[in-house]
Amino acid sequence: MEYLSKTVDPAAEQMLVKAKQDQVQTAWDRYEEQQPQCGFGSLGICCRHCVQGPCRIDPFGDGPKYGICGADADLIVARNLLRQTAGGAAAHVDHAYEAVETLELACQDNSPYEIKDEEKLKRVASKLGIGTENKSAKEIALEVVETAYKDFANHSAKPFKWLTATAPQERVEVWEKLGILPRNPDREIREAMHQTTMGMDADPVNLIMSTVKQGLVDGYAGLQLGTDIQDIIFGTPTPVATEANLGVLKADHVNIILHGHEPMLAEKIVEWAHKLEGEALAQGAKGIQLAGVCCSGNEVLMRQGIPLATNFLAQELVIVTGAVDAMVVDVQCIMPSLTRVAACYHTKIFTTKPIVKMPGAQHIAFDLQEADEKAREIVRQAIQNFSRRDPSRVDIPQIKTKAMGGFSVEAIVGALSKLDAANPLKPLVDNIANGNILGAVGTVGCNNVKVVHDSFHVTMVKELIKHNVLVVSTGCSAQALAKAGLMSPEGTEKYAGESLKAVLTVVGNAAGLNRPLPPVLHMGSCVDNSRIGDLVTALASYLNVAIKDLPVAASAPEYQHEKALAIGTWAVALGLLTHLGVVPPVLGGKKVTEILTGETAEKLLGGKFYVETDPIKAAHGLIEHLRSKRKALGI
Ligand code: BF8
Ligand code: SF4
Repeated sequence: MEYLSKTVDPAAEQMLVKAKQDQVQTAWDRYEEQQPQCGFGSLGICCRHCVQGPCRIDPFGDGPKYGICGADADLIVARNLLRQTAGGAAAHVDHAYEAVETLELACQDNSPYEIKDEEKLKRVASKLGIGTENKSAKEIALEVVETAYKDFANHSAKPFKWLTATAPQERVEVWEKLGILPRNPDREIREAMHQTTMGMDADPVNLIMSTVKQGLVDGYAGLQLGTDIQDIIFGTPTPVATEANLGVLKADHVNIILHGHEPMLAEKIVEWAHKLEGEALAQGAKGIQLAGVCCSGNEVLMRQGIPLATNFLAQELVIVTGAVDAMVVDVQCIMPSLTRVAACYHTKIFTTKPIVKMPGAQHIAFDLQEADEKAREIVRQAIQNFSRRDPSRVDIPQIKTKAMGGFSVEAIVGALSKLDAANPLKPLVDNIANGNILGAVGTVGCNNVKVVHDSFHVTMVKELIKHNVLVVSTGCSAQALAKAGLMSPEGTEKYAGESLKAVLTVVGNAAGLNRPLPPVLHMGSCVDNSRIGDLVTALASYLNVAIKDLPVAASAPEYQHEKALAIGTWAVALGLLTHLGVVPPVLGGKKVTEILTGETAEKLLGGKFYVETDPIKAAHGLIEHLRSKRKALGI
């Protein structure tokens, strides 16, 4: 029972007991060791930007008001926030860049990658103004690649093309007036680093504007560019049935965990796991079971129906099952503790990227050109490792739920078009207008050890859907909700309010499911947040209103990563009220806090941050917001 305060996921709870027995240290143990956490850091008023520091400001006003250089609390908070947001944007832009390199490779002969979705390619090309007639897919793709590289190398004062080709004109004009249109993603990230060094910008408002600019870099050069390109290479997701939680692992199979973020590696492992099934049988296994953790898991769930093992905070606990023969990681959200946990069992950790190495892991450099050879080698080693497994140390919780994934905008529109082929968005809009659907909330982001694992996601979303709010979800939030049974037709029957249930049933039946759609639609990884952006952009354009006027909102209930700060900032820039369930490290700067959560942000951008650490109160805060937007629209 002691563990109930750590997680609401029964499988994770079971593995926490085993971790203790096996003397495995987890993030929760280390969190306790870190108490009390530094108050200055928590409030954002600690600065280490030069070596005269660290400097800190006394939040009670009795001690120092200024750092040694003269920086005050708001300045230190604003500088820290800009650096963190730039860190998040850098992660997504780096990911998107690799996707572009992969598409370029897919255009070559005998490439390990191909163009799976020519329709998406044409749609992306046409939004970028690239003609498609009488051109082969590879010719079009090369022009798309060239446009992307030009964006990364843009040396004009104009914004990069992916942004202007995707964002609503109304938004572009707002951002232009504020002077925050990003020119070139790499240059803006570099500039943010420069701007926050010692003796540079001393104006917190100017720093906040640069932070919003980083949100736009993240949204369009990271999320949108990455997702557009990945869909072209690997296919646009369509609805798919799968399962979620540690019970998807199999005691008699070779278990391989895909962890990280980029589908370039994960898709190849999926391919080679199929091809090498015979070798697994020869080793005495009944087959190969793949399962995902974090956003690599979301990517292959969305496109291949690969089941989900768990989400961010429980990543160590996957290994504690004793049944994992290999965990393959690429980039981001990979706990440095994994190799220490793996050392307690037979599990092999494979790192694959030049910027992600871990002492104790086996490094197999994943080179795009040699993607097949490298993926084959990893799967082979995993198969060989199966015989080293100690069955007496294996305990797989028999806990899993049914889940559906694959709800790209194209898939949602496809389902709705069964009701109205000419105007697919009309049935959705009509049901929002008549109040059957109160509005929509996108829940995104991570787990955070400061919050009982998954509890905020699950409690808040149950309250939202009970009040007929349609929920779409990505990232570790989607994984929490899948594990809680909220991504299945049964979830609709059990948890959705009556009018939402009726709509989901009609759409599910029309789409040929003969069941309701799930009450929470899985829209993918964190990079796939661009899909939520596409959806609200399409709704706004259909209704001919600005995004800020729609009865929609965003929420990151348990976020931890700098990427989540960047995504949240982009959502605010789009005009969305963006809820945070964990207090961001800004409270030490009164002015900064007021700007981000108050009227100033709303007046300038249409959106703002809303911090609420109680899930039920947060749900009702969001519901109130949807109601106020409905009222303003006269519906
Ligand atoms: O990009 S939600 S913990 S896994 S950062 Fe990481 Fe957060 Fe999970 Fe995916 Ni997103
Ligand atoms: Fe201190 Fe200023 Fe240096 Fe920051 S930049 S550590 S506030 S002297």
